[in-house]
Amino acid sequence: MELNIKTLFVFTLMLFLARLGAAQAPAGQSGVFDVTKFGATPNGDISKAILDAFKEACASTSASTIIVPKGTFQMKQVKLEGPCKAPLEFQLQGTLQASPDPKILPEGEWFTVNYLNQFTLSGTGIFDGQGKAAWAQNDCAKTKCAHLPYNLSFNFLNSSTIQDITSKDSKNFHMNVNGCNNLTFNRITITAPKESINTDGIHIARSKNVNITDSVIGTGDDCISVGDELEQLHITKVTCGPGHGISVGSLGKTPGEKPVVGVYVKNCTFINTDNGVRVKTWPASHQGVVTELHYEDIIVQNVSNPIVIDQIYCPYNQCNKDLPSLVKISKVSIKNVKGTSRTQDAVLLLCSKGVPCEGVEVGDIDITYNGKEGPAKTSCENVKPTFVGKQNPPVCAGAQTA
Ligand SMILES: *[C@@H]1O[C@H](CO)[C@@H](O)[C@H](O)[C@H]1NC(C)=O
Ligand SMILES: *[C@@H]1O[C@H](CO)[C@@H](O)[C@H](O)[C@H]1NC(C)=O
Ligand SMILES: *[C@@H]1O[C@H](CO)[C@@H](O)[C@H](O)[C@H]1NC(C)=O
Ligand SMILES: *[C@@H]1O[C@H](CO)[C@@H](O)[C@H](O)[C@H]1NC(C)=O
Ligand SMILES: *[C@@H]1O[C@H](CO)[C@@H](O)[C@H](O)[C@H]1NC(C)=O
Ligand SMILES: CC(=O)N[C@H]1CO[C@H](CO)[C@@H](O)[C@@H]1O
Repeated sequence: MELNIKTLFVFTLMLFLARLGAAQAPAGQSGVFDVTKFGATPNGDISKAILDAFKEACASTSASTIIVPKGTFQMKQVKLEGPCKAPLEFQLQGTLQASPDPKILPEGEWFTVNYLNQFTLSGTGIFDGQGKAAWAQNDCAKTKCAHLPYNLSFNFLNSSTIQDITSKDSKNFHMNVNGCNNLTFNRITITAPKESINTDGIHIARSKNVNITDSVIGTGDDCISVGDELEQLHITKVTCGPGHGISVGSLGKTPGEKPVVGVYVKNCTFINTDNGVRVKTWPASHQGVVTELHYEDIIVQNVSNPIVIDQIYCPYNQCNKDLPSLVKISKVSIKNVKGTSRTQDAVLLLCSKGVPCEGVEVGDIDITYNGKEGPAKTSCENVKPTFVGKQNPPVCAGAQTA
């Protein structure tokens, strides 16, 4: 760095502002709200203590921190709702346990945070959804999927951060993100067994500028799933597995869905997952737009279908596969994907016959399969990718063209 007058000036100004900030902060511990001071005890329900602490913290005109200290606490249901007067941090050091009974929250979420600006969820604590009993009841193949509570729900947050926490065994989606702008997930851990139904790690929709970095997600459904009306999602250095991969969609099922624009998956690793990166849209669908998807520097280990565009996504055969999806997919790049596939189908680009994929670029691919049926292969429909670098297996060789 060149140390000139200008940088010196900026530096001095920053020092001055930092001191000014420190001088205005309240003295001592006044910004810290420990829930045990609000009547939380390890064996009782901690919900009211959290809400009481939040009420005071939210009214504070300077930054405040709510602390749940080490230890295990029961929590029935909590909703933190802003707006608040100043930045607020919720620091979880201990474990919060949900009631194992799935009927305890017939509607709604377990832990919800709404309408906050500069909110931070931090700490190395655990949200334990105790979902085992609920998963057993959720047989989506036989009946409709049950409406079980999400684990953590973040709605209408601006400039906020979720970091270091663990979410374990949610009854349904672990984390749901809706209506947020400028939200970062850093170093989080999500775990649930491979058998748990519909326990998506993080589901994000109707949001802008969301980043997920340095995190580990293992679950029974998608590690990360993306719903409609989403702009600029960066997923970097995430390890996914077990689970169904990182998915855009499923889309097209409901009318009026807004575009998904800008999903970047970089330096991610998939281990023993059903899919790696995937886009899924329903056949016989409503219109939609998915554009600017960029997948780069991806490692797959023992992944059933490492790269998937599936525009005839129809689980449990609940749809008419003869009518095309009307979700338009364009500007997709898939570069530097390496590793091993658990089935022969390493690359599936099955685009819609109604609205073929456009602007698909495939870069270096090196995915191997060691089964007696033969080497890894690819299937392509209604897509004409451009190629850079080398592809193993050869992508769309002899493909049917649109
Ligand atoms: C978040 O930002 C939006 C758009 O700028 C604004 O309308 C909204 O009031 C903000 N929400 C909070 C809780 O600050
Ligand atoms: C995004 O959020 C971070 C963390 O709160 C904040 O530092 C940054 O200024 C925000 N950026 C914008 C563009 O709002
Ligand atoms: C998310 O990551 C991208 C790319 O690294 C960066 O440009 C953007 O500012 C980040 N956004 C937030 C909200 O941190
Ligand atoms: C991302 O992956 C590429 C290729 O494996 C590697 O060269 C690069 O250092 C990685 N970047 C980060 C930030 O981990
Ligand atoms: C590959 O994945 C399957 C399914 O998750 C698992 O049963 C198998 O043990 C894995 N193989 C290896 C070598 O990890
Ligand atoms: C936020 C959320 O949905 N958490 C779930 C985490 O798991 C507990 C148990 O399901 C559920 O009650 C919570 O709803």
